[in-house]
Amino acid sequence: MTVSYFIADLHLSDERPDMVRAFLRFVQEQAYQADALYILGDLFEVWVGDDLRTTTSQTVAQALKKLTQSGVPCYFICGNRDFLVGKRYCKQCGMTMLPDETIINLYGRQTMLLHGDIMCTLDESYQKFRRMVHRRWVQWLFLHLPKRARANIANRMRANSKRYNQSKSDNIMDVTPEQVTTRFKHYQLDWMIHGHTHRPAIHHPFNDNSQQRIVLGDWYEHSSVLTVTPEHADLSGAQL
Ligand code: LP5
Ligand code: MN
Repeated sequence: MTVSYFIADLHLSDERPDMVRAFLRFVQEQAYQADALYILGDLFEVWVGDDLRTTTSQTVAQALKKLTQSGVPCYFICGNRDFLVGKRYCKQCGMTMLPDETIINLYGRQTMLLHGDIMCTLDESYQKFRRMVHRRWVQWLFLHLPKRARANIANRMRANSKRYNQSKSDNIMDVTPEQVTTRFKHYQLDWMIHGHTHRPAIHHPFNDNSQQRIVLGDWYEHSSVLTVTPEHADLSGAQL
């Protein structure tokens, strides 16, 4: 079957076994028929190092390993929660890590794939935070802390994030339109696919049907999957 699937913002964790099950069902019932599966960030609620294994991380790795071994390639772009997913875990899953902003030829369409957080430039405090935690030496230091300390720091960051987010407007939390149009022009994109904002929609940034920005939904309430074939893009739930 000529189809590719795109998912993001699943936020899987041991606290949400229902969503882990939904992901496993999606893999078993749909992904095996695909040309490729693309995971565009925030597969996990939080990730503090490949050495910190959880029931969820191991279950997901097993499912993806089986899928990739069957011949379906799986690609991963990190999100703002799981940017510390490393080579070791990708290998365990058999998935390929892609750069933060990746351009692919999707059945003839020049398509940029990204998590999306990098385009939320009005959120200045977040961008400052992002630059800091993406520094190699900061990550190196963090990953050399004991597991318990890493988990505690991540919990504190999550709590702070929730607090900060309450006072941010919708406008600040969304992508900046110029960030989108600049990329479309610079890379001569037909499509852009991203997640992060949890506002699933298909936008036409130039009022032209051939150019589309497709925003994936999250998996908090139900699963959100983008199905792309040479003819169509369908943004709906997984067929569960
Ligand atoms: O995640 P979500 O949806 O709640 O909000 C995001 C932004 N928040 C984050 C933080 C994450 O939730 C927590 C990540 C845990 C990662 C675990 C690994 C830790 C490793 C650290 C070291 C390598 O991404 C939120 C955005 C929102 O999306 C919408 O886009 O607004 O941004 C924030 O809440 C950030 C605050 O606005 C700013 C915090 C000030 C920090 C100042 C710099 C300090 C740097 C410290 C470095 C150790
Ligand atoms: Mn995100």
